[in-house]
Order: sequence, then structure tokens, then C-alpha cells
Amino acid sequence: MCSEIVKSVCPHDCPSVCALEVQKLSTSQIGKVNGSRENPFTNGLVCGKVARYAERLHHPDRLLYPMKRVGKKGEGKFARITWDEALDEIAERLLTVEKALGSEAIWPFFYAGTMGHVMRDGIKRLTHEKRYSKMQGTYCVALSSPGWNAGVGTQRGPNVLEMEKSDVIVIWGLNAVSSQIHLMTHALKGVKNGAKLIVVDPYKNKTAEKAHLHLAPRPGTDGALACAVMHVLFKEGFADRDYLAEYTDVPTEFEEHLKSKTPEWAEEITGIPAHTIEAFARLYGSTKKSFLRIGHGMTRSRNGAHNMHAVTCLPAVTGAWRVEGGGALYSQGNLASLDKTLIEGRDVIDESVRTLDQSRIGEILCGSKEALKNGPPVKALFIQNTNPLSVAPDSEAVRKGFAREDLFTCVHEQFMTETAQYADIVLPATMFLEHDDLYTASGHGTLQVGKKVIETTGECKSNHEVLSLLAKRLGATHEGFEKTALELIEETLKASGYPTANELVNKTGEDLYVDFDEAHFINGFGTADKKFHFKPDWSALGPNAKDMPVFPDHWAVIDEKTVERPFRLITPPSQNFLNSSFTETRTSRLKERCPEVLVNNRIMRKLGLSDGDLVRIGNDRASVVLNAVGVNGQHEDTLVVEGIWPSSSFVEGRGINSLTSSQPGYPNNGAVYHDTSVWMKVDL
Ligand SMILES: Nc1nc2c(c(=O)[nH]1)N[C@H]1C(S)=C(S)[C@@H](COP(=O)(O)OP(=O)(O)OC[C@H]3O[C@@H](n4cnc5c(=O)[nH]c(N)nc54)[C@H](O)[C@@H]3O)O[C@H]1N2
Ligand SMILES: Nc1nc2c(c(=O)[nH]1)N[C@H]1C(S)=C(S)[C@@H](COP(=O)(O)OP(=O)(O)OC[C@H]3O[C@@H](n4cnc5c(=O)[nH]c(N)nc54)[C@H](O)[C@@H]3O)O[C@H]1N2
Ligand SMILES: [Mo]
Repeated sequence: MCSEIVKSVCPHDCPSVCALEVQKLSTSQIGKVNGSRENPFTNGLVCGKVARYAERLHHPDRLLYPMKRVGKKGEGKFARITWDEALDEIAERLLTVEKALGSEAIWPFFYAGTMGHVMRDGIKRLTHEKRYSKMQGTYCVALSSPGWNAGVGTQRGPNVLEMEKSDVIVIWGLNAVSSQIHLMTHALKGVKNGAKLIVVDPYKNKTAEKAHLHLAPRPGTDGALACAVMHVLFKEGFADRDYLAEYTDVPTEFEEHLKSKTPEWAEEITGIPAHTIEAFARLYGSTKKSFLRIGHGMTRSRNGAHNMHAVTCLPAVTGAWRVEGGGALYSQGNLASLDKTLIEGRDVIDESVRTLDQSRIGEILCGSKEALKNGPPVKALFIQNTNPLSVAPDSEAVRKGFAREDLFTCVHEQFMTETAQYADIVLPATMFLEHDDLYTASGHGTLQVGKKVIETTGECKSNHEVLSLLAKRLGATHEGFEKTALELIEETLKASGYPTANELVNKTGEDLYVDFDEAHFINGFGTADKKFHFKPDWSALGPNAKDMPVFPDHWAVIDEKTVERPFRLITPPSQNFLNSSFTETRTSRLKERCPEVLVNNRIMRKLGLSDGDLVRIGNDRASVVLNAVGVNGQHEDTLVVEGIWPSSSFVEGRGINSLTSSQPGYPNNGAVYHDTSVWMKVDL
């Protein structure tokens, strides 16, 4: 048995996109996976889930061959068929739908099971070439990105390695210990050098446990908190007036607007004591070396984009952008500039074809005319890289839609997920070590290539191979379908002016970081007038901006608690799952135990609950039964359920997203996973 160390890249949907070193035990087997030391962000570290990737790659439950449904929809009964039989049947069904109702009745549906550009986005080429319905990806960044762009104008910022030099580090709405361990290690280097760590999060998550100061706002009230902090910054002389005059749009109007946004006003809304808000503002304002890392978590509310913008205003008030170790980061996403014409078929996009909102898949499949944009019903789904039955909001509607007898569903997957169980045809997919791909990251600025390391397991095929084989049968002739994945990578790199795939592998990626002045917007921001905008043009950032407040504020459009539903529920990621991935691995499941709702200890006592007692939480959509666990550090009216467990792990078989709403956030849609009012019952 040989044992060599081979370079690769983690494909999972995570800001870290780690440079990896994989122990290759044979042509078909891997051992341990480590983070590479050659990438300074990864710095030799990898999360526990990926360190034990052999458990996922060599899992006995992996899908190994194509299958056809033989039982009822959702029952999970399938029979093995050949690839030719599977592809012929899929093509025939899609062509029949196309002939009867037009190409828009077919909806290719995907997300970021792998973040590789070829395997994730190739499905867009088939969509465009065949003029199938397009998809707006709204699970994840549809709220956070416009929120950030509103003020800053482009997605980049200081390298988080600068945190080593910061005096104050603020992690706002991001559970770094669980969802981005590398960020945490860089933050802790700053702490070791004397920085104060502040965490703003509705519950005492693992990151907040490490903080000098934890502020717990009620979910969806960050706009109020940010305004009150800035009120104090202006009032107590922490505002950098020279910076404001040179770099921002309407500083005087903004200061005037903030006069009524007192800490007492914000206490009422956020539940954070006014004196704590003042303490935070003084700490933040006392130095320009304040590094603010803002996560997606705080934006998964109806007002999430608005709140994100409010938070991004802080460093513009103090002028923290000016110095090393200061400023803010949401994503380095705009550092890479890839020409994706070939991968995505951008040359054949037809603007007249409708785009459907991914997060409204339940409404769409259940026939909502508005969600269908008054077009034909969806009669066929072709799915890669996502598990909507678990991860999309309003999962009871999603389930009802998938159960439709007149809907044809093909799911290309690595495991028999709850979505795959509803498929008519299931196809087995390769994992990242079994194919080639190209990767960029949001958490750092390195462009990477991961090449195939081991032979394909069973009869698995990569997303690109399946798309190419289907394209032939469907009459799609785009040149992208004629090339191998590696050819697509090489040609994309060349068209974008980057080194070749082999060069990228050899040097563990290409560093795309810009210089200090660009990273800190010393030459101006990414907006048209190069200024930071306190007063953004929201209508340029999405179609639903009509009622958005002009300046940062508390925008009361959230699903506020009521007498009937006195709690606010958030559903953030767990450490050992990645969205719904890894719920199939034994170690991750053992570590996460079972679905749990975190409840303030005073409420536990009031209701006579002990840890592990079953409770029912619900609203008008559904109710779920799970174990209650008492905690401190969150408001009495906040409930927290970590992790996207499969529905079958819950006592009554309904998962957490049966409670979340598919109402789109503002101004550009986006799922509102942390914006749900619920009741809780002890008497089941
Ligand atoms: N282990 C693990 N890692 C992951 C993932 C995973 O599932 N598991 N998911 C990956 C994906 S797809 C993504 S997009 C990233 C997401 O990573 P992040 O950017 O970290 O965002 P979330 O993890 O969604 O949310 C993080 C925190 O936001 C908090 N939060 C919720 N509502 C509010 C609010 O109203 N205000 C404030 N201030 N905070 C709030 C939650 O309590 C939680 O602690 O992580 C990636 N990494
Ligand atoms: N309640 C609640 N719901 C959430 C969230 C939350 O915080 N709370 N977070 C949301 C966020 S941020 C996101 S990004 C979404 C993520 O939702 P999804 O994109 O659905 O993420 P995963 O659950 O990881 O599912 C990806 C699926 O892709 C499969 N896969 C991986 N690689 C490949 C491949 O190469 N080919 C094929 N064909 N399949 C592959 C995996 O096996 C897995 O089943 O979930 C969202 N849902
Ligand atoms: Mo995400």
C-alpha cells in the first residue's frame, strides 16, 4: 500500500475553502486530510468534519449507480438501472414536457454542494442553452450581499491576517468557531496580542464564549444596535470628521438622523442595556485599529440587508478603514475576476426567460401564480448540489410539491438525501477527490485548483459528465459540453488571465489580494462616486426596495413575537454538519447528538423543564418536537435550534425548516431563516 500526500481543495460551502493535503493510501482510498501550511489563511488547520473525510468518501451508504423509483414518491424504494437507461428516460421526460408546455416548465435546480466553479455552475449552461427557467440563488447571500454593497459598493476588504495587529475585533452575526474556524484562529492571534474580542450574536454560541464582551440583540434588531453605537460615536467625539468629509456621502445629514437613536431607544428594541451599548461604542471608538468581521447570520431576516448596511457604517464613522488592523470584511468574493462564459454559457442567455426564486420552491411547486411569475407550472426538476427538502424554507410546502404525481424529478446526489427520496430517477455523483475543479473563496483571496486524486467510486459521474451526456440527448450543442472539466478550467483560467491549472496546483493557488490602499479603500470605495454611502440607493440593489428606510434604523418588518407566538426562533449552523451535508456521517451525528432547542434557563424553570425534556415549538405553518436544553446568555424570548437535521431525526418527522417562512427578504429576496415567531408547548 502506497501512502503519499496529495494537494487538494475543500469544495464545501464555507468561506474558508481550505487548501488541503490529502493522504492517498491507494488509487481508490484516502486516509487523513490536513489543512495546508502553504496557504497562510488555512495555515495547517482543517475543521474536524473534513479531517475525517474518509468517513464521508468511503461511506457504505454512498450512491453507487443510477436508480429508478419503484415505490411511491418519497417512500425511498428504488431499483438499479444502467446509465443509458437513466439518461434516456430523463431526456425523454424533459423533451415531452418541453413539447407540451414550453422549455420554461423545466427548472434546473442547484446550489453549492460543491463550490467548484465547473461542477457547481455548469448546470447554468444547460439552463441557458435550453432556455429552461433560470434560478435566483437566494438561500445564502441574497440579503447579505446587497446589504454590504449598499454602502461599500464592492466585495473585498482587509486580509483577516491583519487581525494580529488590531486593538478591537468585532465578530458580528457569525459563529466563527463553528462555521469558519480559520477566522477564529486569526482573531485569537489578535487577542493574544492584546486585542479585545467583541461578539454580537443573539445567543452565547461557541464564538461568544471566547469573547471579552458578548452583546446579545434580539434577532433582527442589529440596525437599532448599530445606530445607537454610532449615536454615541458622534456624541462622544469618536467620529473622524476629516474622514467623513472626504470619504462618505452625507455625513451631516446622517449625524442629524442619528440624534434620536439613543442607547435607551435601542435598549427597548434590542434588549441590550443602554450602558452596555455605550461600553461597546467607547471600546470601538477608542481606536482606529478595529476589525469588524460581519457574517451572513445576522442578515437572514426580512430586514437583513438593511441591518447589514447599518453595521457597515461603523468603520466609516470612526475612519477605521485608514489603518492596518482596521476596517471591515464581509467577503473577498470580488477579488477574483473569472470569465465564466464557457462554464455558464453566458453567451446564450435569453433575458426573456423567467427567473424563479430558489427559496420559494415550495410555493412554486404548489402552483403559486405569483411565485411562478404567471408562467407555466414547473413540470420537471433536474437537481444537483442541493437538498431542498431539508434546507429550503417552508418545507411542508416543499414536500407537498415534490409529492406531486405530475412532476418529474431527477436528483444527482452523493447520498440518498430526503430530496433524493422524492426523485423519479436518482444519479450517483462523484466527490471532489474524484474530479477536477477550480475554486475561489469568500473568506480569503486565493484562487485554487483541485485535481482528481483517486479513482471514481462505483459508477459515479461528475456533474459536468452528466450534463454533457444529457446535453447530447437534449440537442444542446454549446461547446462547453464538448470539453472535459480540466479543459474548461484551463480555458477559463486563460480567458481570465490567470496561470494554468498545473501552476496553480504546484504553488498552492494564486494570491489575488490587492494592495493596502485598495483593500482599505484609501483610493475610494467601490461605489460610482467612490464614497461610502450612508444613504444608499436601495432601488438599484433589488426590485423590492420601495418601503426601505432611507437611513439605517430599526426597520420593523420582521415576524415579531405576538401573544400567541411569544418566542423568536433562529436556526444557525451546527459545528459538525455543513448545512445538511455530514448528517450522514456517524461521527458528526454522535457529536451533535439530536435536534435540540436552546431555551433561556429562566424560561426552563418557569415551565418546569429539565434538560432533555421534549417540547413542541410551532406556528401557523407547522410544529416540531425536539429536546429542550437550558442555557444562559440569550433573551427569554429567543429560541435557538442549531443545525439542519434530516426531518427523520425529529420525533414526528418534520424538520426545522417546516417552521421558517418562504417570504422573501428586501430588497432582492433571500431566505429569512432566523426570522420566525413561534409558540412553545410543554404538554405535547
Ligand atoms: N460547521 C459549519 N460550517 C459552515 C456551515 C455549517 O452549516 N456548518 N455553513 C456554511 C455556510 S453555507 C455559510 S453561508 C456560512 C455561514 O456562516 P456565518 O456567516 O457565520 O452565518 P451563519 O452561520 O448563518 O450565522 C452565524 C450566527 O449568526 C447569528 N444570528 C442569527 N440571527 C442574528 C441576528 O439577527 N443578529 C445577529 N447579530 N446575529 C444573528 C446566529 O446566532 C449564529 O451564531 O458558514 C459555512 N460554514
Ligand atoms: N434553517 C436553516 N436553513 C438553512 C440555513 C440556515 O442557517 N438555517 N442555511 C442556508 C444556507 S446559508 C445555505 S448555503 C443552504 C445550503 O443548502 P444546500 O446547498 O442544499 O447544502 P447542503 O445541505 O450541504 O447540500 C448540498 C448537497 O449537495 C450534495 N453534493 C455535494 N457535492 C456534490 C457534487 O459534486 N455533485 C452533486 N450532484 N451533489 C453534490 C451533497 O451531498 C448535499 O446533499 O442551506 C440553507 N438552509
Ligand atoms: Mo450558505
